[in-house]
Parts: sequence; C-alpha cells; structure tokens
Amino acid sequence: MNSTELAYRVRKHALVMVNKGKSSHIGSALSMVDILAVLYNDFLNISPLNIASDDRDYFILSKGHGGASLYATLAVKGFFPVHELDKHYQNGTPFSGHVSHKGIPGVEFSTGSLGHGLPVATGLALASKIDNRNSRACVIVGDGEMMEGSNWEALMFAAHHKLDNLTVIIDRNRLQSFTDTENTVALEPLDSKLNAFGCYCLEVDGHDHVEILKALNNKDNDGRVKVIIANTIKGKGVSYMENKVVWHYKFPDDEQLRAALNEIDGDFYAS
Ligand SMILES: Cc1ncc(C[n+]2csc(CCOP(=O)(O)OP(=O)(O)O)c2C)c(N)n1
Repeated sequence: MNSTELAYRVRKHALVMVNKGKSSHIGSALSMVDILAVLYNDFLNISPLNIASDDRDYFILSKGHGGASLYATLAVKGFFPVHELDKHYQNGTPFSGHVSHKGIPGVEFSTGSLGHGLPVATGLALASKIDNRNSRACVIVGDGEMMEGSNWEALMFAAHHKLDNLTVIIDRNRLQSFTDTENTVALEPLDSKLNAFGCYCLEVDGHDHVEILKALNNKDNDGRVKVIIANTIKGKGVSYMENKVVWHYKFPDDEQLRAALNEIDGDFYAS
C-alpha cells in the first residue's frame, strides 16, 4: 500500500465512523489525512511490532478532536482490527471522539484539550536525547491551537535544548471552530514568529505527499526544532465540506455520506 491508498482508505473510514457515531469534527479529521498517511506509511518508525520499544518514534496528535482519522490510520496500518472502528463514539468503548490512549494500541497520549500535545512531545524528544536514543517525536497541532500559550513556551524550551529530533506539523487550514484564524487572533506572519523562536521552518502543500515527505526528510534543521507549516483545506476530499466552517462540528447524514463516498471513490480511481 502506498500513502495515497492509505489516505483514500482513511478518508472513507473517517466519514463512515462519524456518520455511524453521529459524531463530529469531520472537517478537522479530513484536513490532516494526507499528513497522517505520509507519516505512518513512509516516515515514522512506529509499527504494531515495535509499539513498546524504547527506540520507536513517538507521534502525538495534539488536535485530538480530529481523532477519527488517527484511529482509522492506526487500524489500516494493523495496530488493531479495522472492525473496531465501529466502536467510535459508542458508550463503554475506548474510542472516544477526542483521542484516547487508554485501550487503543498505537495512541501515545490522550488529547482534546488543546495546547498539550506539543509540550508532551517536547518532553519525549528531550528524554530521548538524555537517554541517547534515536527516537524522534512528531506532533500535529492545529493552527487555531497555536493560540494556546503553552505551545510557544514549549517551542522556547525546545529551542533552548536544541531538540532537532522534534518535528512539529501545523495543520494550517486557516479555520478554527467558528471562523478564520486571522479573524480570531492573527497568527501571521507565522513563519517569522517561529523562526524568531529559534525553529527551522518549512512550508508545504499539506495534501501533496511528495512535498510532505521531502520536508519530513529534510535534515537542514541543524540543532533546531523543525516546524512544517502544512497548508491544508479543512474537509479536504469532500467538496461540500471543503473550507466550510460548519463542518468543524457536524456529521454527514446517510445521504450526505453516500455523496461523500462517491466523490472520494471517483477521485481515487481517477488518479
Ligand atoms: C483548551 C481548549 N480550548 C477550547 C477547545 C474547544 N475547541 C475544540 S476544537 C477548537 C478549534 C481548533 O481549531 P484548530 O486548532 O485550527 O483545528 P482544526 O479543527 O481547524 O483543524 C476549539 C477552540 C478545546 N478543545 N480545548
């Protein structure tokens, strides 16, 4: 399986999961599917065989509200059976809407309260350096989430400790819950701010698998935290959801699900 096929499968699962669970945040989940697909297919040293090894890489999804696509990625990559995804959002199961590590193989840390994943990833990267391990830490944060002060504190700390084994990917879809990030608390010029904090900053099309992988493999950060600003489209892959803030917190009904799946199949088989 290549990353394109992984992304295709994850998009389908995520849509079905939120429809069945009558849950939400599908726009947020679809926004980062291509990033997750490249990370898990081509970059991270994480597999069902090494999830307990000290030398594995660490991945944390800080924007835990988009958990459907992380659960689906892990299932398709064999961390647990795909049929378990039916439990998403069901009472009494571990598959909560916001990401949970309890009882779900492959999830490192429960998230959903924004602003925690990057500080934790920073600690993991520092521990790996102290222990002389090769583990790298990777984290996806939302762009709206970058308004949480804890992220900037973590970046300052990471720069001080020269954590070049830490990669931060910002899902820059420009929307948050209710409106555009720039209408809420402006982030721009984001790259200058990150560079001023001592990071090595790259910008990519967050749906272009070749660009994403090239940025992940870039080794020019030289003692600096790598931050990849991934320009994405919230709801990517389903035209009636794309860039529509209403799909931040909404699930497709059965008819909308059929239309979404048809569109995704069409795109995949045409490519
Ligand atoms: C500490 C905290 N405050 C508020 C929220 C409510 N909340 C959930 S998602 C969200 C917006 C996140 O936007 P962004 O980081 O841009 O992610 P996107 O869904 O657009 O990918 C907010 C404010 C939360 N989960 N945690």
